[in-house]
Amino acid sequence: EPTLKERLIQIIPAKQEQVKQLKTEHGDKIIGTCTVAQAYGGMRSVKSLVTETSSLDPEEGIRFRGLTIPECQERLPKAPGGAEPLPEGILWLLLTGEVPSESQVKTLSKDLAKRAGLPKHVTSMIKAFPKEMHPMSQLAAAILALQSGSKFVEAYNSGVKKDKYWESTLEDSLDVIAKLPEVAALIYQNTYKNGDITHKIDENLDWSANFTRMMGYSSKEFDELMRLYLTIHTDHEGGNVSAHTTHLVGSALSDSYLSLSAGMCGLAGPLHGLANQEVLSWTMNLQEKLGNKQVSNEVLSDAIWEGLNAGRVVPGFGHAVLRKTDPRYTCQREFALKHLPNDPLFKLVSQIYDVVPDILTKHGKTKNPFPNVDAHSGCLLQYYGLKEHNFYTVLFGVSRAIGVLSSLVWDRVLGHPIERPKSVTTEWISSFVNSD
Ligand code: CMX
Repeated sequence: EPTLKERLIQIIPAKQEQVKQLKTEHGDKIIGTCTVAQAYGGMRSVKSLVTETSSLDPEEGIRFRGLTIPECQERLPKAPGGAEPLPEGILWLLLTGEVPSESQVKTLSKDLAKRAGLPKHVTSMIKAFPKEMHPMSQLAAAILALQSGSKFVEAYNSGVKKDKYWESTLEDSLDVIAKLPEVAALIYQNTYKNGDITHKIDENLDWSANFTRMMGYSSKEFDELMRLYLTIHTDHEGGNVSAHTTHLVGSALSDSYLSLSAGMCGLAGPLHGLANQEVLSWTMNLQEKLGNKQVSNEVLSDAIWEGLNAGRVVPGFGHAVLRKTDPRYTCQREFALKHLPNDPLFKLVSQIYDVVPDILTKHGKTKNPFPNVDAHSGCLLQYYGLKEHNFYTVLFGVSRAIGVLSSLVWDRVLGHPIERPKSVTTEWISSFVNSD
C-alpha cells in the first residue's frame, strides 16, 4: 500500500490538469458577486476562495472531503477497542480525499512519532514564558520559533522549482503537526502544573494518545474524547479566520510555520476559537448564579436574558455560515449522552440548548440562534479533569493545524498565486453608487 506522500504523487497530476483546464476553458465564468453590504459586512457569502479540503453547508454543516461527521466516525480507522476516529485518518482524508486503511494510518502515526521532538531553544523559550501569558500567545510564538527548522525555506533558498514547492510544504506541515502535541503539552505543564513532560513519545501509540499522556492524562475514555475532538476541529472550509489567515499568509510563500502561527493568532480571537474558553466560564458562572442546582426553564431563561440585555452575546451560539445546530455540537452531545449523561454541567448545557434558540429568536438579532462547536467542548473537557479554561483554544489550535496545513499543501500543489483582492474607499463606493 502506498504511503501518504506516494499516494499524493499518484493523485496530484490529474487534479493539476483539471484545474488548469478549468482556468483556461472557463476562466471568464462568474461564480460570485459582491454587494456594498458584503464589502462592509465581512464578505459574508462572497464566493472568491478555493479550498479543497472541506465544504460547509449552512443547513447541513461540515463535510470533510465530502464526508459528514457521522460518516467520518463510521469510516475512518479507530484505535484498538476505540469507537472514535483517529485524527491521523482525517489528516490523510483531508490531504488525499480518500479514506485510508488501518495500516496506512498506523504508518502515518509512526511517521508523526518519528518527526516529534522539539529543538532546545523552543523548550527553553516555552519554559521561560510567564504563567500570565495566554496559552494561545505561547502557542503562536512557539510555532514561530520552530520555523528555524523549515524545509521549505531550505528548498526555496536552494532554488527548487515551483512545481516542487508542495513537497517541502508537506514535510514542514507533517513536522509541525507532529511537534504540536509536545508544544501544547509543554505550555500546559508550564502554565498550570509547574512540571516537565514525563511521557516519552511512543511510536506504538497514536498521535492523540501521545498528546494526552504528555499532558498527564491516561484515561481511555478521555483518549477517545480527544480523538473525536481533534478530528472534528480540524477544518471548516476556507473562509473562517484561522483558515483564511493561514492561506493568505501562505500565499506570500511564507512557510507552514509562519502561516500557521498567523492562523493561530486569528483563532485566539473571542469571536472565533477563544469562544470555547468563554463558553465554559459563562456556563459555570451561570451555574453558580443559579445556586448550583437544577432550575426551571423560566428561571434559566431570565438569567440568560439578563446578560443579553446588558449587551453581551451568548457565547457558543450563532455562526457566520451555519443556520442549524452545528453537527460538531451534535456529535459532542452524543458523546456526553453516552459517557456522562448525569454530569450536572452537561445537564445545564443541555438545558441551555433547550432554551437559547427561542431566546435568541425573540431577541431578533442573530441570523442563527443555534449552538456551534464551542458550546459543548468545554463541558466535556472539564468532566475529565481538564479544567483550565484558557487552555481550551490551544486544543482547538492543535486540531485546526491539520486542516489549514493540508489546505496549504494543496495551495502549493495548484500553484495558487499571492492573494491580493482589490480594496476600495468609502469615497469610491459613494461615487460609484451615485453614478447610476
Ligand atoms: N448572542 C447575542 N447576539 C448575537 C449572537 C449571540 N450568540 N450571535 C450573533 N449575535 C448578534 C451579533 O452580535 C450581531 O449584532 P449587531 O448587529 O448588534 O452587531 C447580530 O446578531 C447579527 O450577527 P450575525 O450576522 O448573526 O452573526 P455574525 O456572522 O456577524 O457573527 C458569530 C457570527 C459567531 C461571531 C456570532 O454569532 C457570535 O458572536 N457568537 C458568539 C461567539 C461564538 O460563539 N463564536 C464562535 C464561533 C465558532 C468558532 O469560530 O469557533
